[in-house]
Order: sequence, then structure tokens, then C-alpha cells
Amino acid sequence: MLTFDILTLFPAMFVGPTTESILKRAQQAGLIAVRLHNIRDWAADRHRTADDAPYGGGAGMVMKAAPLAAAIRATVGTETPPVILLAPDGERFTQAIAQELAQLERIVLVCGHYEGLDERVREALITREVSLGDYVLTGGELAALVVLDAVARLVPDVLDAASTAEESHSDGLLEYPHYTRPAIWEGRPIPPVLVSGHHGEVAKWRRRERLRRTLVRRPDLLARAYADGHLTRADLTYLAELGWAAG
Ligand code: 4GS
Repeated sequence: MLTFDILTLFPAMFVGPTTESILKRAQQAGLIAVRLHNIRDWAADRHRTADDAPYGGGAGMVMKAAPLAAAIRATVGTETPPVILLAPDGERFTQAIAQELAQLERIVLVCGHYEGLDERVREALITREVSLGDYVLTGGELAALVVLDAVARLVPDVLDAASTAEESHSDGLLEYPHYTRPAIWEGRPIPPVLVSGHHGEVAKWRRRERLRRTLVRRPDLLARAYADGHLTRADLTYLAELGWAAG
């Protein structure tokens, strides 16, 4: 069981995404737990203030240290889970990080909002910072949901093993194209090999499609797959036919 503790000023933002489909089923099956904590619940004053104006002036508001720190400390308790802040200056979130986090028993996700949090909370209590990418969101909530989703689906039995084994980014190649009935749609036929009944030929075609698509769309990933030893002699022969030379 992997428990996600999510600290946020807007717990309602998590309701739809965590109460539908696979994340809903994973919780019902006891494979993951999602616990939402409203940072405001740790504010000391009558107005439950969680933010304040920045020292030194400037636009926007800053998340106050005390309520956020109290929320983190109460949530962490006596255990030592990673306390991960979602922020654009963190390390880029990748499938490798998702794999790493999926091995843990507990993850605390802290959603920054406004201009950010008081830097001293970062220094004192945040153990890791993760960014979805080089763009600016209104808050860390959507980023936390992406991390939650990508990690939860890697927890054993949340999906069937086959669906995570071959997919994009797990072995560094993009996926092969998928088709379902009808065999001809708006004049477009499916690749005949898929109905040939030759499983070996299907597997070979799919591997080649993965290589070709990765070469065309993400040559950076192909170079990485090569460097990581994910490409076979047969792969390299096919790629050479496409004009790709390693390095
Ligand atoms: C991201 C991001 C982000 C930054 C939160 C501005 C509100 C916002 N969080 N990956 N303040 N990219 N956060 O844009 O994680």
C-alpha cells in the first residue's frame, strides 16, 4: 500500500481526478491511499490566514511559514517520507522518478500556490523539489495530480503488468501505433500484418514502428535508448536502413 499525503490550499481540486476510473479503483482495492490535508486547517488566526505579502515588496502573495510547517509536521509525524514540493525550479519529473517513487510506502506532496512559499520552509522541511516542466501553472495542485497519477499506475496490481511493460518511456522508445475495428475506416486500411496471424511478424513490425517513430519524433530518446543498451543488433540494422547512425 502506497499512501499519498497531499498538502494543499484547494483540496477540492483533487476530488474529480481521484474519485474516477483507475485511481478510484486502486483506492477501493487498498493498493493506494490518497489523504488530502487543507493547509488552512493549521492557520492560527480567526481568518485562517495562510498567505501574506512578500518582504521587500513586489506583486503577489507568499505562503506563510507557520501554517505550512505545522501542516507538514503534523502530516509527517514520526515517519521519514520524502516531502516533495511541486515547483518549476525542481528537477524535471520523469518516468524514472515515477518508478522510484512507486517503490515507497508513503509520499508527501506539497502544493505551492501564489508566488510560492516562504523559503525557510523549503530549507527546513522540503526534501525534494519536482517540476512538471518549463511552464507556469496557477498552483502545484495539477502538478501533484500528474505525479500521483503517474506513480499510482506503477504500483503493482493497479494495472495489469502487460500495460506498463511495453509502453512509451519505460524502455526509452515511443509506442507502436494501435488499431481496432473496423479494418477499413474512411478508406484507411489497417496494416495487413496485424491480421496475418503471424505473431512473430506482428512483434517485429511493432518493434520497427517504435524505432521509426522514435527516430522521427524524438531522436533524443533514441540516442538515450542506445546509450542505455536498450537497442539490439537487429534494431541497429533497421535504424541504419532508415539512415540513423548512433552517436
Ligand atoms: C509547477 C510546475 C508550477 C509556479 C505554482 C507559480 C504557482 C506554479 N509546479 N511544475 N506559482 N511547472 N507551479 O508551475 O510544478
